[in-house]
Amino acid sequence: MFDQLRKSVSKIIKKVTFTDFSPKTIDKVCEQLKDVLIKNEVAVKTADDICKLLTAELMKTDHARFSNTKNLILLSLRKVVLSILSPEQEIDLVQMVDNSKKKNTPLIIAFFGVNGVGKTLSIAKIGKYLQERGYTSVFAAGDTYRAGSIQQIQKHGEKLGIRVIAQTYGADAAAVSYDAINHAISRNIDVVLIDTAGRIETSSNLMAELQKICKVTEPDLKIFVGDALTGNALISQVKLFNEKIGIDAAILNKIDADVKGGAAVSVTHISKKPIIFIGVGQEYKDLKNFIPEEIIDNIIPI
Ligand SMILES: Nc1nc2c(ncn2[C@@H]2O[C@H](COP(=O)(O)OP(=O)(O)OP(=O)(O)O)[C@@H](O)[C@H]2O)c(=O)[nH]1
Ligand SMILES: [Mg+2]
Repeated sequence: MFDQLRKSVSKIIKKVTFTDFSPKTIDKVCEQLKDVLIKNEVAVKTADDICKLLTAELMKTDHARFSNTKNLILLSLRKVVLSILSPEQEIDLVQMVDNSKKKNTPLIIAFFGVNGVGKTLSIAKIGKYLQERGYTSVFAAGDTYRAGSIQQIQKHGEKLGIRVIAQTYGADAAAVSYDAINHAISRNIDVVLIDTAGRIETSSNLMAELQKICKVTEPDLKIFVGDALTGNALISQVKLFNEKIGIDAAILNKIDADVKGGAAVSVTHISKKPIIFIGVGQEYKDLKNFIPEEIIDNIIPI
């Protein structure tokens, strides 16, 4: 995972030969690091902040205790990137479902993102994830736009034994979602997972449709779904969806493909929202919790 970013960062640290920690030498390392981060698709603002925090960290360290400069930079960088990857507030999905159950109401989760990022597959994966933990769910076929989308989610539902509430193509996605919520309430189902259509991010029609779904269904969780292969464009998508709809969390898919890794580093920093899962393949089991420490170990191993 994130081979390219890891190799580039490690190259810079290997090159460190100085033993003094003058602002000048720290600046030099930070400049090189910033270049490498940006080349590996870390957002410019995130790369900037990493370097600023690293400078501050190195300046305040008691250098007398360290004979190994490389090691000091490595440890400081790990600490800084960990703070960048850590959201202001964590989200525990299972805890959220439990809380809703106590209130006798289904947890409503809506998934958003541009086309092809893995929204529908993520819904199926989460349906299975919940099933394995003893929770029931229903899918709302809220993508009434793309040809084949309803059959696609129905197929997942059949495989998993999860009910799919659907209407026809062109139907009002908010109405379909509303039906699914009513179904969940009447059958005592724990979670409603709402699929939505993806179009290109500049489509104002799409944003209006998504805003309507949110207005009608009042989701407890609005999840932005992104494709790690998108690279830099992912950051503008996160910003746009956050601005137009207000996201609570993100899922980052296709981490199994050979991604540079920078985008994954930037998503939380830019949106201030946690990445709750990463998609690491096309099977239902290929869903992993996002653990910042694991990402750090991949990018900046000790
Ligand atoms: N390798 C890999 N492929 C994935 C992952 N997540 C989704 N895919 C694939 O990406 C393609 C698109 O997935 P969908 O779930 O249909 O994406 P979507 O966002 O619902 O797409 P639209 O409905 O067209 O907006 C499918 O071929 C998925 O199998 C992942 O984590 N890894
Ligand atoms: Mg879809």
